[in-house]
Amino acid sequence: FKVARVETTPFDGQKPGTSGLRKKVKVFMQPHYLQNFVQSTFNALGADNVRGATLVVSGDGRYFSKDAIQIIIKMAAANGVRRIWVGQNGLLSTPAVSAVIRERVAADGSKANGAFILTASHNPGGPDEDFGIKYNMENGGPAPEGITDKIYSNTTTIKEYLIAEGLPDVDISTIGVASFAGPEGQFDVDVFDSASDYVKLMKTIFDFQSIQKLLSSPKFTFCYDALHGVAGAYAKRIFVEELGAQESSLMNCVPKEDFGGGHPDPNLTYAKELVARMGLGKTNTEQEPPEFGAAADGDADRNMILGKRFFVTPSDSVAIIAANAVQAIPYFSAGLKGVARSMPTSAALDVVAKNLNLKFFEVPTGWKFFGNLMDAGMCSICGEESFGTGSDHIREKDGIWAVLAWLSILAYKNKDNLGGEKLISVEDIVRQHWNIYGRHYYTRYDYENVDAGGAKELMAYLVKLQSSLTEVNNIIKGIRSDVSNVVHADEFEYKDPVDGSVSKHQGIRYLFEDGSRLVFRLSGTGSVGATIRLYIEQYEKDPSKTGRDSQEALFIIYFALYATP
Ligand code: VG1
Ligand code: CO
Repeated sequence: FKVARVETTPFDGQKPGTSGLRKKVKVFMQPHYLQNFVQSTFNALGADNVRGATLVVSGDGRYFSKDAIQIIIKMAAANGVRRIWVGQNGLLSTPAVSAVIRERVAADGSKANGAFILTASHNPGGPDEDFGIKYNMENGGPAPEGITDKIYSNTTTIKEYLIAEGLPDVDISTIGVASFAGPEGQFDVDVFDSASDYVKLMKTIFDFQSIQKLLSSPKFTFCYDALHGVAGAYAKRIFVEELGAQESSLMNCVPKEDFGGGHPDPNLTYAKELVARMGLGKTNTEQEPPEFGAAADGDADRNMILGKRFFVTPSDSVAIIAANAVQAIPYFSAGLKGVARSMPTSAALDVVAKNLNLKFFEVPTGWKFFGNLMDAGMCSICGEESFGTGSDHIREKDGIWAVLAWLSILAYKNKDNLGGEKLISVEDIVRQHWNIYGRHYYTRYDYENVDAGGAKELMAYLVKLQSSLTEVNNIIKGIRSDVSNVVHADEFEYKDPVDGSVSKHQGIRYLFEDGSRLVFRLSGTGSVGATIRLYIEQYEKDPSKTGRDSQEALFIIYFALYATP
C-alpha cells in the first residue's frame, strides 16, 4: 500500500467527554469526521510513539463499528503503526481491551502500546443512535486529561490525515494474521479470540472451583443479562463453559449492533426483563426468582447486582466487595493497598476504609482518575455509583469481574453451608453489612436530554446559592424542619496525589451536618442536549433504622426537588 495525505477541515465539538467522544452515528458517518479524530489522536501521541506501535482496535460491536475498524486500520498503517490487534468480529469488551493491552504478548514478544475502543457504552446503538471512540494508554486505562485535551486541540486545527491506499479491507471475522507490505515495511492485522485473554486473567484472580461448587448447588440459582451487549461473548465462556451455569441462565447474550433496540444500561429502569425475573418489577413472575442476577452495559464495564427481590446499590456493592475481598478473593489475599470511589458515590466505602484502616481516595467522576492511583500501587478496589466497579487487575471498570466478586463472596459465606437448609443470600450479606457499618440511603435522579442552556443556568444558580448557607438553610427549613443544616457547599476540585494535576468544577456539593449530601453534575457522556444528574445520600448508623425503604428515608430529596428552579 501507499500513504495518501487527505486534506480536511476541523469539525466543531470533537471534545472527548467523561469517557471518549460520543455522538450520533450520523455525525460519525460524515466524511472525514472519524478520520479527523483518529489523526488528531495519533498527532497527540506523537509520531515517535505511533511508528512501530502495536495497537488494539475493537469495541462493543455497535452499528458502524465494522466500518470504523477498517478506517482505523488503514489510518494506522499509513501512520507507521506496525501491527493492529482486533478481537474476532471487532468485539472486545472495554475491560477485555484493558486486559489485552496489559497481558497479551505477540509471538515475537511485543505488547500493545494502546487501543482505540469503539463504544458509546450504555448509550443505545443503531443507525439513529450513538457511536463512540476513546483512546486507552499503555497501562490499559483511558487517556488522561493531558492527552484528551491535546486531542481536542488538534481537532480544532487539523488540515490533513494519512490513510493507506491500496490496502484491502481486512477480514475480521476469521482468526489469524494478515500481513501487508507498506512503504516502511511489514504491517500486520492479527485477529484473535475475543475472550481467551480475559478468561485467563479472571482465572488468576478468582477461585473458579469454589464458584463452580456454589453454582452447582441445587439451592443456588443464577441468571445474567448482557442486554445484547458485548458481555454476551464472555458470559457464555465464563459462566456456562467454565463455571457450569445452565445455558438457560443467560439472557440477551447474543451481541447485536442495535442491542435489540434497547438501552444497554444495567439499572432498574432499563434492565426490565432481568428486574422482572428477579421478582423486583411490577410484572412479578409466578416462578420463584433466582438467588442471584446480574446485568452488564453495552461494553460490559458496568454491572448491576441483584438478589432475589433485592437490589444492591452500586455504592454498597463496592463497599461490600472491599469489606470481603481479602477473605473471599485469592487475588487480594495479601491485603488491599487502598480503596477509592468517585465523588458522587455514597460514603459506604469510606466507612469500610476507616474500619479496616485502608488508604482511601475520593476522585472525580470517570474511571481515568483511578488509573494513576493504581499505577502507583495506592489502590486495589474502586467504584462509582453509576454501576461501575473494578480493581487494579486492569485499568477499566469491569462488569464481569464484579459478578465474579459477588459470586466469590457468596461462595465464601456459604462454604460450610451448601448442604444446609437455606443459603446465605445476597440480601443477607447486604443487611449484615449495614448492621456493622451503617447504611447510606442513596438515590440518583437523571434529567435526560434537557436544554443545554437551561442546564448551564441551573448549575450557575446552584453555585451562586452556595455563597449564602443561611439562605440555603432557610429554603430547606421552609420545606422540612427536621432536616439537619447544610454546613458546607462547594464545587468539587481534585488534585491528583500522584502527578499533582488539578481538575476543577467536578460537581456541585451541598454537605449536611449529619453527613447527608446533595450533589449536582452535568453528564459528560451524552450525545445531544444536556443531562443533569442529582445524587442524594443520607447516612444512618443506628442498626434499628437501616431497614427502611430508601425513598421514604431520603427526606432531603424534597429539598432537592423543591429548591431547584
Ligand atoms: C457516566 C457516569 C460515570 C461513568 C461514565 C462512563 O458519566 O456518571 O460514573 O464513569 O458514565 O461510563 P457522566 O459524565 O454521564 O455522568 V460508561 O460505562 O458510559 O463508559
Ligand atoms: Co460502559
